[in-house]
Amino acid sequence: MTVPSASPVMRDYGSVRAGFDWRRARARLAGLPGGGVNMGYEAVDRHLLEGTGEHVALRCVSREGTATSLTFAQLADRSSRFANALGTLGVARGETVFTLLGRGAELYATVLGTLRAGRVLCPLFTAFGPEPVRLRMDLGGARVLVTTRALYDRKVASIRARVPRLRHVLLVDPGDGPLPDGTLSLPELMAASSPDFTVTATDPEDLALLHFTSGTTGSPKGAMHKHGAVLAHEVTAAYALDLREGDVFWCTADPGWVTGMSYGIIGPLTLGVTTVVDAGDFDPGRWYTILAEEKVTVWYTAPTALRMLMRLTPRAGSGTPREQYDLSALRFVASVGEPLAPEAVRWGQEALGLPVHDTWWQTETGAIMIAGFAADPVRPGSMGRPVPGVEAAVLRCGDDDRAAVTNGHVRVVDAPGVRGELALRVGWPSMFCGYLHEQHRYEACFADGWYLTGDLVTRDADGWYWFVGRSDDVIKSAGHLIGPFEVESALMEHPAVAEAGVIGRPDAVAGAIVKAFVALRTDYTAGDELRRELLAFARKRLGPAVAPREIDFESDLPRTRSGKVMRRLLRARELGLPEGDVSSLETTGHARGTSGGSEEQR
Ligand code: 6R9
Repeated sequence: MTVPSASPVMRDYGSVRAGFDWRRARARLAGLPGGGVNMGYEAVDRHLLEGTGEHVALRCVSREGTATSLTFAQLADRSSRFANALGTLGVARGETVFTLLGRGAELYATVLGTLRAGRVLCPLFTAFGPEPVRLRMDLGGARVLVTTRALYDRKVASIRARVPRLRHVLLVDPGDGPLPDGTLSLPELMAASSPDFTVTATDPEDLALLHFTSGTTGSPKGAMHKHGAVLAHEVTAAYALDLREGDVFWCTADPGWVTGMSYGIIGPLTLGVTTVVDAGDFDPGRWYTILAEEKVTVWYTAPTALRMLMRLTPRAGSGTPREQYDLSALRFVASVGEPLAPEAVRWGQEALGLPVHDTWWQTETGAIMIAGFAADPVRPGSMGRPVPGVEAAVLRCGDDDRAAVTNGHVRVVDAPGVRGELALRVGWPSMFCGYLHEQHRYEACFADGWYLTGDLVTRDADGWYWFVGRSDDVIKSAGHLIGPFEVESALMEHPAVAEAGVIGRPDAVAGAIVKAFVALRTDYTAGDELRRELLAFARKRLGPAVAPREIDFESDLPRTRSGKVMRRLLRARELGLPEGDVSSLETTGHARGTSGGSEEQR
């Protein structure tokens, strides 16, 4: 095994940044033999050509804790079989394959087979209930779903008839006995397929991935990404996660979200490093054991996970993780998804022997945009600086906490310490190329050559960025984005609910939990029994990841004159904060049952 070199991939931020150019960086990719770029080819095939096919690509840790290795050559074999199976099933180029899968070798064969075949991959979160699964498959025009038997029975069978375009459901664990109606056995299909496959000639502009994310209003948004994004995955995995040959990398993100794709699969495989794939759930002992036994060198995790570890394990004295486990291989720890408190950075230093480096990005950006790099001393509480090739800015905001756009122009704030909207200059390769079927919503994200992120930040005199908050009502709970509108809509399906407003209530571990305020129809009475019923009703539809944890009954919800629930005010009242500008608040009576919409945002 190659031992990773001791110094960071990027030794000097200033000089790398000054000399960086995406066009020249393109030489880092292998590229398809006949021209073009394919994400799956970069992640798998290039290693076979470079003679490292026998290198371990995946270390799959089962729920029981046993680990098995899969080489790049084996990954090529399996994903080729999957790609050929798609051809046999008549799935056309550009059609979409959905996954509803936890972490395991089948997920990698499916994702990489789909990408190598030039089909589009859309991952779903296994903690979604039937309704979010149905909605996303329907919006995304799912042709194929790959899932497990248990997940099919629990979340798909009941909604299948309402996803008319879905033609094939492939079960990774068909088990014994007859298969559920309308499903196929993936192992059988794979066994019957050839392991020889020539990667489809895709262009950097061809669609590769679809990731659903949540907005304030309306349906979830399908952020589309192109094959050419792989260049940003590769570059950022090297510069921001400090990954290099010989590393053993562990990304704890769920594969249903963008981090699990960009850094759980594509980035590290492209660099040829070994990736740990843990099928189990969060458990401190299990996690420290994996870090030690797999000799993980680079660890990418999330603030919620760190907070859970901080609560459960001593940070100093005897019994600290670094005393109990051999963490000597660990070299770099990074986090993403939520603000990383200085406390967590310090905990890392004491308990693991390494500070935690923050990284900032979004589903829409496709890859890490801002990071605290390995060569720089950590500034606890800061997200870091823009990665080479990315130009960031703070834009002056209007009263609505969004960048003020006057005659198509924005104002960049140069002075340090001023709060404004974080914007990124258009032009990095993993920028999303659209919201599926929603061109207007896509266009509203841009002004004056900038992509407007919707996050509020400040920048210090040295160019380091500091997170302030989101400018919209979207909730980040345990690192996952939840759209309040999706939750409100589900609650309003219940006959007792006249109106619902949903907010994120701050929580010490999850960052925020979903809290709903509900106004009842006249013939229903508020009480614990109805509250329990509504909680169960929402949980059954939405699943544990999205459903509200708390419900309060209100006789009246604050509404704007146009009849939208003012979530901002619900949040201010819940937290005992000043109510701010309430000039648009409706003061006389209320227009019940007119719409399920809430305070409008971009
Ligand atoms: C990768 C991912 C994006 C939103 C983003 C911001 C929040 C992400 C953060 C952070 C503070 C960080 N966010 N990283 N907030 N510090 N380092 O999480 O994508 O699920 O689309 O969420 O998450 O609000 O706008 P996504």
